Amino acid sequence: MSGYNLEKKNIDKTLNLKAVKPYGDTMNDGKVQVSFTLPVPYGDEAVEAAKILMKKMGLENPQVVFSKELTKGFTFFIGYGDCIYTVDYESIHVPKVQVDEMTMYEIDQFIKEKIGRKIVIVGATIGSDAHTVGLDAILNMKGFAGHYGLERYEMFEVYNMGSQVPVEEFVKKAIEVKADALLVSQTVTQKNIHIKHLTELVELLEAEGIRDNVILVVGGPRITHELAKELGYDAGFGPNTFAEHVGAFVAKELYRRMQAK
Ligand code: B12
Repeated sequence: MSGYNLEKKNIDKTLNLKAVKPYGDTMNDGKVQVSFTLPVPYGDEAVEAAKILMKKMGLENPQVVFSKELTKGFTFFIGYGDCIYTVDYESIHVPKVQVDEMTMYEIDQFIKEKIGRKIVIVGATIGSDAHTVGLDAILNMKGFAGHYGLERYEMFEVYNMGSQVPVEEFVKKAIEVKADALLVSQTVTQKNIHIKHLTELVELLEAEGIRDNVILVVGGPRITHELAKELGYDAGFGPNTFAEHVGAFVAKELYRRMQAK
């Protein structure tokens, strides 16, 4: 059992990590807050509909504490209820990218010593996705939340192509600059558009015969390492990623591949 679990158990003897429930006021009370919109007119019937729905979601004692007409025929709700379900926390295993904690200086030093040249990176938000903030957080000189982006590193040569880059252009650039790693960002997941974009890229890299020549990384707010692997990527990074996580992964992975040759 991890230190975290031991500490928690000592605080509250009623905590059962095999059957964890949401917590509001007292342990195991199951209290949750939900918010949602129904396409029905504002009024008592709307509130009743929301409560019935909350019961069906597994919330006992459903209460609607706020409701408001958004526009004609649409009502927004905030509700509370007691969740009847539990989760076995101890059985959970989340696949994650294995990265060593390294600083920018340690990563640069590692690349100098072990790779002996700059690592070339091409990054883009591909397809129709217009979101750039996440990609820039990883790549831009000034970085994000006090963490410099990869452009700031001495040993990375970075080409940031921006957003809405067609996969053909992205792959063309990768070939032109002899990229070691491709960093793709995807934010919009409506109608699984990210899956389409990400699959198109892998297929094109395979068709060009260069899939195995590059380290292929995807990131975004709804990207998991598990999904990335399923789609044929080497790694997937989600929220709270910083440049040093990606930098360390790419540097170590490139070194591993060089040694395997
Ligand atoms: C800013 C923003 C915009 C801006 C984008 C400006 C820009 N230059 O990027 C504008 C106004 C253009 C915009 C447009 C749209 N948006 Co918008 N937008 C947002 C917003 C408010 C913030 C996103 C953001 O910048 N986050 C901050 C960054 C730092 O976080 P991040 O992206 O998660 O990045 C981190 C990690 O994910 C990871 N990461 C990200 N990329 C990468 C890449 C690599 C390689 C790695 C390693 C890591 C990594 O590292 C980053 C740092 O830790 C979100 C809502 C929200 N609060 O999140 C909606 C949101 C993303 N947008 C949304 C939508 C729907 C749209 C539109 C489709 C709206 C419309 N109907 O027109 C359009 C999209 C148009 C298009 N063709 O893509 C939805 C997406 C829903 C979904 N599940 O698909 C959201 C969630 C809003 C919502 N609640 O509905 N948007």
